[in-house]
Amino acid sequence: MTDVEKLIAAFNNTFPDAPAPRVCRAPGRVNLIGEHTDYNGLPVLPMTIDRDVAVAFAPRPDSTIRLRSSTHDYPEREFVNGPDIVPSEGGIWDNYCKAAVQGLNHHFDVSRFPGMDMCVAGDIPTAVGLSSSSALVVACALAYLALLGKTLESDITRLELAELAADAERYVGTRGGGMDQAIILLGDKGAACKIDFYPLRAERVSLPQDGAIVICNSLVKAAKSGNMLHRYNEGPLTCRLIRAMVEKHLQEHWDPEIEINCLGALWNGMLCLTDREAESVFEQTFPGKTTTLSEAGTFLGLSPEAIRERWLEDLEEPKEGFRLKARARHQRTEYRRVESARDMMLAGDAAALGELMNASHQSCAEDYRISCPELDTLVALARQEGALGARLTGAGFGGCTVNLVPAGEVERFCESIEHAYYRERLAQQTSVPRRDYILRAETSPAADYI
Ligand code: NG1
Repeated sequence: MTDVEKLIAAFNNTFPDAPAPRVCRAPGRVNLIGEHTDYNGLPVLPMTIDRDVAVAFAPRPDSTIRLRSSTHDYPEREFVNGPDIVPSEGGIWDNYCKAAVQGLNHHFDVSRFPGMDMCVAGDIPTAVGLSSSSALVVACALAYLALLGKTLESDITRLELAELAADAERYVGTRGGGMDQAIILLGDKGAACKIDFYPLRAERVSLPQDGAIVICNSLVKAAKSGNMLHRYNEGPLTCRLIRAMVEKHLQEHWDPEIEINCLGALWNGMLCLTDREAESVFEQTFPGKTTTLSEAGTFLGLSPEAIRERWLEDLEEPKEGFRLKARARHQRTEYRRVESARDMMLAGDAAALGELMNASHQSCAEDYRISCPELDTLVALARQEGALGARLTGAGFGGCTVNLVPAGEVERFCESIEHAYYRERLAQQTSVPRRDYILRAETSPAADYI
């Protein structure tokens, strides 16, 4: 966790003429189960971790927002606050601050745009699926909220701020759901949370006492910019097409009045489908392994161009067509696994939770295709070394695995994985500090002011 005294000293050094700063922090998160489901309004089960982003901030007399990294790891940035803040190029870190400021400006209908000096520190490994970017958005949002003279809870609730931050972060181009911002603002020390959407709500669920969470970094960076952003967005964009086709199927075969605003509405809305019913709807809607754009067009009575414009944006069509059937299956089975995981956690059944995590990895790898060889290797090693459950966590394509390890075995587990996975790989990557690649994660309090 960030050393606040050091952060304040860095702030004072960087901005010697600024008033005394206030400080806020936001933790990272690890998702235990429920991957790529949040953007369909389906539940997820993440927990906060004991790594965070902290921001020291103080008002300025003008409208400039100056952003500095306490350790100079990121370039100095500044921008003028105003009604329409233009995003910086993809991958530049001030976008996360701009996203938060713009989101709150719109929410509170701000007409006088204050400026601030901000110094940022943090210890969440970046671009590995532990939500360093959402933690930065939330920390910046808390700072700017205070600058506007607004108070968390009385002027905006945590639930509202979580929804606002999730919307705001789409400013950087991701089409993500709201899991990260929700757990960062609604999580707590001592428990994971099952998070549901539409309406957003969070239920505390304790980890089984005999299980510990260990996160292993595959060392494959998965920053959501450039090609990776594209690969991540493939999930949300194809699910939009799945939603439209399933809705059409239901209208033709069940009731012409049916509308589903997201895939989650199949289970959570008026329809309340059983797993069997959902399976059969998907089977009928997607009879083939793949669906070409032209097949989807015939099914929906729309031209391929219209489909692209409405749902797929610039997503390229794979030669063999989109794998909608397998993607829909992942949504259905992952939804069931999250619900069961919550039940198993409440029952304190670590072994059953572990099995669900293993099944989730298989579905992520085979049906959703978001794994990579390094993640698969780490997962296999973890199981070999006694993890009750091991799976990729976060957006995928690299990043981390999350492992449920018998509490008494953590030291031995970490040493074995260190030996089997990292020793050779890190011989070439000496710059990675050990605590960045294998970490025993504890829960931490939600984002707040210090
Ligand atoms: P990470 O792993 O932090 O990049 C992303 C999305 C989540 C969720 C997961 C996959 C953002 C900010 N985060 O998380 O909403 O969809 O992938 O489960 O888009």
